[in-house]
Amino acid sequence: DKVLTFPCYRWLIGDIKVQYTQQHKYTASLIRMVVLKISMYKYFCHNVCYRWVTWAPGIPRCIDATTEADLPQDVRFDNEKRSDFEHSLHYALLELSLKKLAIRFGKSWSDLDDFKRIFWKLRSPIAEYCMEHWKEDRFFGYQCMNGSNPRMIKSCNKLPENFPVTSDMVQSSMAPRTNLDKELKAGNIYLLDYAIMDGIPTNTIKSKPQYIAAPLCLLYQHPDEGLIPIAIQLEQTPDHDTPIFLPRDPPLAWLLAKIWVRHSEFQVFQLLSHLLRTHLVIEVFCVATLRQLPAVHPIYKLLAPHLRYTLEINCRGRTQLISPNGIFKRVVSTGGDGLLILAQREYKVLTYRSLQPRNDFTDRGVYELPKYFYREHSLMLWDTIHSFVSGMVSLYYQSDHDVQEDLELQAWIRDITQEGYTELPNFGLPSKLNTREELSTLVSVAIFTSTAQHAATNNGQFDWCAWVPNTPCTMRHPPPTDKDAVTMEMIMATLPDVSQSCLQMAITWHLGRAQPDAIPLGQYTQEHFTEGEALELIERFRRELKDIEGHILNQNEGLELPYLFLLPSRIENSITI
Ligand code: OYP
Repeated sequence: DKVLTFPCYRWLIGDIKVQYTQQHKYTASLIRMVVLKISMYKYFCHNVCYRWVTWAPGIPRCIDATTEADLPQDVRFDNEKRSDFEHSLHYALLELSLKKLAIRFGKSWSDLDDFKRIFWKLRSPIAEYCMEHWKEDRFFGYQCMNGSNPRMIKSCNKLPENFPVTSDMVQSSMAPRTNLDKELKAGNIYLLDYAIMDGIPTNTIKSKPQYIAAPLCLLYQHPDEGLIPIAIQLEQTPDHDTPIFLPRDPPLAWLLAKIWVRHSEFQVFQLLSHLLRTHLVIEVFCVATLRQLPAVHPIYKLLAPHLRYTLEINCRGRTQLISPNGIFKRVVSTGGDGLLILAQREYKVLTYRSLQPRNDFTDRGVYELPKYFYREHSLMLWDTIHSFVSGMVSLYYQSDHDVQEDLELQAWIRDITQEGYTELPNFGLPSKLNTREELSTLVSVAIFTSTAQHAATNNGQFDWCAWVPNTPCTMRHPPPTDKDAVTMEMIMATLPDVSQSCLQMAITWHLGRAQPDAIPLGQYTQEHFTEGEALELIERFRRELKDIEGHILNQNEGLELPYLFLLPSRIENSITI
């Protein structure tokens, strides 16, 4: 009788029945089971333990905890993880401070080769490749598709009005017998537009102002060379002080223009693609799930493995990374007020649709881009995850009606949309779940974002950022206004200084390296599900991931640059770093 008073009794009884018939022969164990389940239910479902808080307005709400020490033990790092997290960064910083000292007392910071003196060799083949090839236009184009921010590039059928590139300007970049107009019509022109950076307040570091630009960059899918940049304007409003930089300009001017684009890339990639669109988006699912779903609920069981450690890493991020004296304030151009304003701008236009990879690629018009491995692998993973989730959902919900009638589930979605993603009228996720398909898609979004999408943005950060000129965290001089006046001195005075560069290398290494107690996608250390049919679905899911693994490895054979960020065995089951 007691059991029946819980709204989740359906799941509870089902669960116990299976475990009883399968594993337990004696009534005593059945009773122990019930007591255990009820206490778990009470504990986990208590929305007293897990409360919402507004850390800052205009971004997703998060867990009410000032530091990670306030979190319930169940969601804290294990010892191994904690000590590794705390020691690895200290170790990295110590090693780099020695290099820094050597440079302070030695030669000045005057040539791009000086970055080699702090560069960590042998830690990543991609970072070394980057050091050798970062000036090449083809490599710049490659990174738009398979680099740290693979979701910025859009197709361009018509030039934006504020970017007056003429056919003459770019003719020398074109293949024979074609021109800009024809290529725009043919769908071979693409755009990176960092309008969101326009007017973001800049940081001041050790009383020196830092600088930000809001570039536009036009790219061309060249039949022989692949995707290459063909024109760059560093601000949103054309002006005689805002020239359009071209590949045929003096080489240092073109190089500095590309560096400015890459600097915007650092900000957008870390704060928007990585922090906001994975860490903070998923934290809403963590809080709502812990508050609203009992541990015996099938959706709890499905999601729990994908929420491990996320609350703690986000708490640490809020206290050490983006806090008023955090790492951003110390070395990044958007540190201080800028980062929040940037995140708020993106949050305002964030849509549920854009979190679903197939829709995202459609909306950006990027299905025709060849060698866009991020797109190919994302779609394979999405389909596998979605079919797994749909299978599970159909197992526990016989009809759409069952979904509508599940009060816990409805409380959960309401918590997500009304308490988590507040102030988002155009997000596009309704507060009520009506069908099994809606439920499957939502759970798939949560799983895809916390696994594949996080891996795609997080795991390459050392690879792409260790060679600091390729993705600088700050700029110490304003954008160039005169193409003929760009010198190496100016480039070195603009790029991050020695200590900023060291910190960029240390932190991106710390966050990008494989984690000690990582659990890969599809592996479950806790046996949440016990029913035979559910176990079969899990087995099928694993087999499909294995096929994807094989496919990706095959595809990578012989590639000059491997793309392995979405290799299932390297994707973690949750956001833990
Ligand atoms: C938490 O001991 C996190 O100081 C990273 O945050 C680093 C610390 C704490 C500092 C540890 C310490 C993880 C969650 C997150 C996120 C996404 C954004 C990552 C941005 C990385 C920026 C690198 C900056 C380089 C200069």
